[in-house]
Amino acid sequence: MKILRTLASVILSGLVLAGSCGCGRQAGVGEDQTGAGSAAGMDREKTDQPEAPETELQGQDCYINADGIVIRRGRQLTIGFSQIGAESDWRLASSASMENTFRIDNGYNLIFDNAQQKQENQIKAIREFIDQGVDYIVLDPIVETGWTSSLREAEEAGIPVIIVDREVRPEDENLYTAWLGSDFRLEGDRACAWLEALLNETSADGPVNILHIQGTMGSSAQIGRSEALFDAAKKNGWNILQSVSGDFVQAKAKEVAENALKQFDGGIQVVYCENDNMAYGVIEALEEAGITPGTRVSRGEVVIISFDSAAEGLAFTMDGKIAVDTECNPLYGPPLSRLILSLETGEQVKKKNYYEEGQFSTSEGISTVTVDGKEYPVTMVTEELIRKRAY
Ligand code: GYE
Repeated sequence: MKILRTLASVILSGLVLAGSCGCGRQAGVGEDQTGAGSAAGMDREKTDQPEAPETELQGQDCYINADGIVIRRGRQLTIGFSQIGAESDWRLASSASMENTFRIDNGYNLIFDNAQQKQENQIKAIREFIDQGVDYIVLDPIVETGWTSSLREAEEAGIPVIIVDREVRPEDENLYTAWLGSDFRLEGDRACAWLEALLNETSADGPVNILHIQGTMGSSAQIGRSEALFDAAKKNGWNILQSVSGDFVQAKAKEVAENALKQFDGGIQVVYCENDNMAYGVIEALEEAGITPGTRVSRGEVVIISFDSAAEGLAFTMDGKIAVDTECNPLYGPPLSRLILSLETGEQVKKKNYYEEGQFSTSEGISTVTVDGKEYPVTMVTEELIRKRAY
C-alpha cells in the first residue's frame, strides 16, 4: 500500500529522522524503549512488526519504503562514506546499514571507504571524494579533533558534509551540515546510575574497585562514556584501579583484563567496558581465571558493564554475564537517507540529531534509573527481544 503525502508533511511529522518509517504515524527515533521497536525498528530488518506502508512524496521523484529508506527514482545521488574500520560487531552493523540503504537500485551510488582505524586514511578519503565530485560526504570520525582543514576543503568544493556516530569539534561548527548519532555521555550516565543502584542493593563490603577498559582514545564514544564514569566514581567514592584502552576490540580487552587480573589478584569488583566486544573479551578472561561474571559482588562475582546492546551482548546479558548493557544504535542508513532528502529539498535540518536509546538487564530490582532528574526505563532482556534484534 502506498500513501500519498507531501514532503512537508513527512518532514513536519518528524519522520525524516524518525526511527521506523511508519509513515502513517509520528515515530521518533528509538521511540520504543524495549529495543524491539527502537534500534531494531530502525531498519526493520529481522523484526516481525507489521510492514509500514510506503509513502509516496507528492511532487518528488522518490518515496519512503517500508524500511524508512528514501528510494529515489530521479537523478542518482553519489555519497562518499568514510567508515572508521571493522573493529566491532557494532561497526559491521553500521556498515551494513549504509550499504543496504544507499544501493544502486535505491537510487544511490555509494563510495564506501574503510579507513582501517587511521585518521590519515579518512582525510585522504575525503580528498578523494572531493576529487570525484560526490554529492554528499558522510564521515564517521575516528576521533573528534583534527578535521578543520578537511572540512574546509569540502566547503570550498561546495560539498555538504554530514557527520554520523562520533562527533567532530572543528574550529567552526558551520563547517559541517548536520550530525546524527548517540548521546554518549548520557549512555555513560545511565550505566553508572544503574551500577550505583546495584551496589546500593547488594550492600557490598569495602571499597568498590573498578577496572575501566576504554574505547579508542579521543573518540566521542570513549570521551562521553569515560567522563561519566570519572564523575560517578568521584561522587560515589568508587576506586578506579586502572583506565586502559582496549580500542573497542575484543582481543585487546581480553589482554587488558588478563593483565589486570594478575596485577589486582581478586581485587576487582566491577569491569566497566566501553563496548560489547570488549565485554566479550573480559568474560573470556574472567572465566578462564575461574571467576564468575555476575551481580553478586559479596560472593566474589565481577559486575560487567557494557554498551551497544548488540544481539550477542544481550544474550550475555540474559545469561547474567553482562550485568547491564546500554544501547547504542548503529543503524544510520534509513534516517540518513531521510536527512539527505530534507537537504535535497531545501528543508531546514537540525544541526544535532540524537537517537533515543534503551538499556537492558535481567536484574529485577532496578526497573528505572534517573539521570539529571529524568527517569529512564531499564528493560528486562527476553529471548524474543534478542531474536528480533536487528544487529
Ligand atoms: O560503541 C563500538 C564501536 O562509535 C558508538 O564504536 C561507536 C562505538 C561503538 O566500535 O562498538
